[in-house]
Amino acid sequence: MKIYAPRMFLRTCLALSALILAPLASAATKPLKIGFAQTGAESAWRTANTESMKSEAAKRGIDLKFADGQGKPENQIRAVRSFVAQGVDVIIIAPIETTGWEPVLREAKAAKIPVIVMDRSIDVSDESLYACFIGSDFAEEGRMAADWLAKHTNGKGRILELQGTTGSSAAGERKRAFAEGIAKYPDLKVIDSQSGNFGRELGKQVMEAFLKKHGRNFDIVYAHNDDMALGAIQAIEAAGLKPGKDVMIVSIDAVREGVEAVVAGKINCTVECNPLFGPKAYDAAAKLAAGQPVLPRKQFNKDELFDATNAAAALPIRKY
Ligand code: GZL
Repeated sequence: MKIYAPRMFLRTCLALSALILAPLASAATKPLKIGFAQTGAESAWRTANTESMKSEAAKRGIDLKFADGQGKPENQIRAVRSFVAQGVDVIIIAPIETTGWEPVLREAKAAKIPVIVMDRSIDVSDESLYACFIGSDFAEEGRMAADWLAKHTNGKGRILELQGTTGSSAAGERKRAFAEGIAKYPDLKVIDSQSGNFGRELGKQVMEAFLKKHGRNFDIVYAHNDDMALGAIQAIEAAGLKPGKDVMIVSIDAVREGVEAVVAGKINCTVECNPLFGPKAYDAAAKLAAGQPVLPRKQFNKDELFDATNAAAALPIRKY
């Protein structure tokens, strides 16, 4: 009688290993499911940020659940709650405002879904409610703007400030650090400050109101982002003034149109705030999904500044 043991044995081993490896293989190839609660579409910076998050997800085969907060914190909270219900692997938030996050983050923690805070920061009493922060150092950006201004005005000038979204860490930090940066120059002071909510149209309207209220009794505009600076430029030109010459303009973001305005001499300086978070955010998400920690827990992008000395050379290689 021929013994078929080895062949039979081999077949059994193969069948068993297929049974054991199949779920592992599918787990390895199952796409990462990520819920991303974006702030909205308030600026060119945000558009570039969304594009980076969507295109990088597509490149990596990530199953991205994208929620546009439309500028309303309650929409973001609702989106995170739905991500928890969907059982995503990782949640990413770009928080419109710093407060109001604890309850829904507790729900995500209870569901064992790690949360990445990206771009703007949040104020929570329990830092374990999120796994890591990836963003920009807004205080450094405010300091860089203040230092540049002090240097280029010999520490003298009346400043009108266009603030970003009230309650956002970006606006709060840029305002605070800028004020600290000019504090040592008694003749360089903010004479008025109002929110344009990081938007171009509102930035223009606030500038129109400033022009009505202050006439020509000001020298400088400090805008928390390029979109508001570009809106203010429209109002300044409509008032028959030359932006960048009659009125010095300092801004933040360095989006393409902002750097172009520097080259055109309408914005005097814009401090970069890089929006291209996709690769970094998904590297962190992949680690968290695999149960690994992300270290350092708080990661900040490096920013540089553009003015008449370097904007033209930088423009062709800008990625946003
Ligand atoms: C900064 C980001 C800000 C940008 C604005 O990281 O949160 O929000 O400066 C954007 O342009 O609207």
